[in-house]
Formats: sequence, C-alpha cells, structure tokens
Amino acid sequence: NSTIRQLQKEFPPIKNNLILRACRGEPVEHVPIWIMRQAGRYLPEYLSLRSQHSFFDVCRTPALVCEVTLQPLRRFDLDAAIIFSDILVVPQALGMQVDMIAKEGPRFAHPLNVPADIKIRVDRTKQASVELKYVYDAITLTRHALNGQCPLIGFSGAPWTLMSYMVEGKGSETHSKAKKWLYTYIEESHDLLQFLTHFVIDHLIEQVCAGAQLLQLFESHCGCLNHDLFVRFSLPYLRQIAKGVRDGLTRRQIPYVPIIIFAKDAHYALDELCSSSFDVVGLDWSVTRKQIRTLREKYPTVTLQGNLDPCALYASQDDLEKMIKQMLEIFGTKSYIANLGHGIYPDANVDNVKHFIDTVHRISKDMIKS
Ligand code: 1CP
Repeated sequence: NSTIRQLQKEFPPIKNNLILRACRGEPVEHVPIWIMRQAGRYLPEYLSLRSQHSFFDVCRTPALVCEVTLQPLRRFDLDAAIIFSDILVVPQALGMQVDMIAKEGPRFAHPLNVPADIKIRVDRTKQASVELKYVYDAITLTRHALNGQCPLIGFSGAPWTLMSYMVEGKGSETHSKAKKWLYTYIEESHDLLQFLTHFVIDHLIEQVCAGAQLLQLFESHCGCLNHDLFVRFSLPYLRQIAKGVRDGLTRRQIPYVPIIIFAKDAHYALDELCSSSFDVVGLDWSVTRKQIRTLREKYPTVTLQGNLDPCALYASQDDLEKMIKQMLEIFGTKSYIANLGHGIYPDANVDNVKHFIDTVHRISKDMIKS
C-alpha cells in the first residue's frame, strides 16, 4: 500500500482535467470527449499489433496494454484514455476459461449450465488484487506514460452482464439461457450476482489504487431485461458498487474518483440510474431527445454522457456536424461528456472520428464563449 501511494505521488501533474471537471459539474472551456472502444479494430496500428499477439495476451502484457491505450491519443485530441482490457477478465480471474475467437467474439470453454456448476467452475477464494495484478500494473505504467496528458479511465463489467456471459458462454441475442436463471434459480442467481458485486468492487478500487482517475461500469445487457427484472437483478448491485467503491476508497484514504454507469438499453430505468449516486449516467444512442431534456430538468446535478449513434460516423462530415450541433444543443455544455452511444464499430472511418472529436471541441467552445 505504501508503495502504491508513493507511486501515486510521483504521477506527472495533470494538464487536461476537463472530463473530471465535467463530472463535478464545474465550468469547462469546451466539452470533453472520449469514445467507447477508442482503442481497437478501426485503427490500423491496433490491427497490426493484434496480428502478432492474441487478444488476451495483449490484455495480460502491461507494455502492450500501454501501447494500445495510447494509440488513439496519438491521432486524436481526446480528453480521456481508457485502459485497454476487457470485462471478461473477471470471469477468467475466477477460474473460467474464456478465449477470443476471431470474427466471432468471446467463448467460454465451460459455461455455467446449472447452479451446481458454480461450485466447480467459480473459485470464490480468488482475489482481484492477485489475479488481476496485470491490469493494475498496466494502469500504473500507462498513467506514467500518459504524462498527465489527460485522465485514465478504469472499468469493469457489472454483475448481471458478467453473469449472463458466464451462463450463455458467448454473446447472445436473447440471453434466454441466462434469463432462465432469473426465473428458475432465483436465489442462486442473487447469490452469484452478490458474489460478483464484491469482486467488482475490489477490482474497481484496485484500479484506482493503481492510478485510474475515473471509472466506468458497463451493464451492457439491459436490453434483454424489463423494468421488473432490472430492478431486482441489476439495480441493487449497481447501487452497492457505487457505495462500495466510495466507502472502500475512503477506508483506504484514497481520494474519491467519479464513476460513470453505462447501462446499455436501460431506457426504462433512467430515473433509477440518475438517482443512484453515480456521478455520470452514460446514455446509449437509442435514448431520445425528449428523454434527455426530461433528465436535464429533473436531475441537474447528474452529469450525462453520450450518445451519438456509432453509425453516424458513416455520414458525410457536413451531416455529422449537424448531428453534433443538435447533440450539444440538447445536452448543453455543462455537466456533459460527449461520446458515442455504444462502442465504435471496426469499420468506422478514422477521418470522421477525428472530425467528430474536433467538431465537438470547436462548436462547444463557441457555445461557451457566447
Ligand atoms: O479481436 C479483437 O481485437 C477483439 C475486439 C475487442 C476489443 C478491442 C474485444 C472483444 N474487447 C476489446 C476491448 C474492450 N472491451 C475495451 C477496451 C477499451 C476501449 O478502448 O474502450 C472495453 C471497455 C471493453 C468492454 C467490453 N467487452 C464490453 C462492454 C462494452 C460494450 O460493448 O457493451 C463487452 C460487452 C465486452 C465483451 C466483448 N469483448 C470483445 C467483444 C467482441 C465483446 C462483445 C461480444 C458480444 O457479446 O457480442
């Protein structure tokens, strides 16, 4: 612990803290922007590195994580870096085998079919600080390499999203296998979600100890839940994480860092999310202008993030500019972080990504000045 604190003291001073100010609702010169999956397959330099290393080998090698995390920052004027990792490092840390299959995505060798599998496949004695040390080492290295250019975001998958992968064993349209647990193995589902919650809290706190300056929690699989299932099987654990990270950092005497909740497709629960003590609520691209205006009126102290359709990057630069202007007019320039409304696609046009970032900066700067 003392080594970590020593290292933290030696981190270079921050030059651009716009995104941290936006999280706190403080004035900014222009709206900060980062892009979900900004390090990834749309960048030729990422593909070139990936042709030599497997996905999880990159994740487990701090020097490669650092390189890939910095790649988009060399091209674009981004206001945050996000550590290169994956939400599925958590099930791996618990002893589950997950492989990344080219053109398909993640695959679990032995998913959880019935609750009895939990005892065999999930090792509850594992500790984040030990199993995921490679993530924390990568964060410390990258924070130094960033040299204060902008803040570094740490992240984790949320319990329901992790559980649904552990049961389905891969991506799914309906998540019906995982949802079946919520109707048939109710107690066992809560037990697994509760265990994952404690692990995720530890994982997030360790990332902050290692140097993460902002956190994002990904609850990506809300589209297959309804309000009732969300309130029972997702929301209580999200709230525990917000509180658990806050309390854990206080206990360790580490300054608080803001937390972003990105619950994809939870358009039915925006009120609950905005009143859950997260600093920032990320909105996916399907949230309407009307919903955004209502949230702004009801929750003026909650910072919002989002929500340009990732496919808008296929549009002409003139059309893109119109959409950006509209987005800035709806969200406003205060308590706002510009982003896409989900991860960028592998065929996104790099010039349009640059145009998106520069245009958000230019237009918001003019709006703030006038
Ligand atoms: O071949 C490759 O290089 C793999 C592509 C890839 C990348 C670049 C995967 C596989 N993961 C990542 C990195 C990643 N994943 C980051 C890095 C930081 C960044 O630049 O943003 C982050 C934040 C994630 C988070 C993640 N992984 C989520 C939550 C976000 C979301 O999209 O909703 C999810 C659901 C995953 C699982 C995952 N990992 C990879 C894929 C293709 C998927 C989705 C599979 C599916 O369910 O269809």
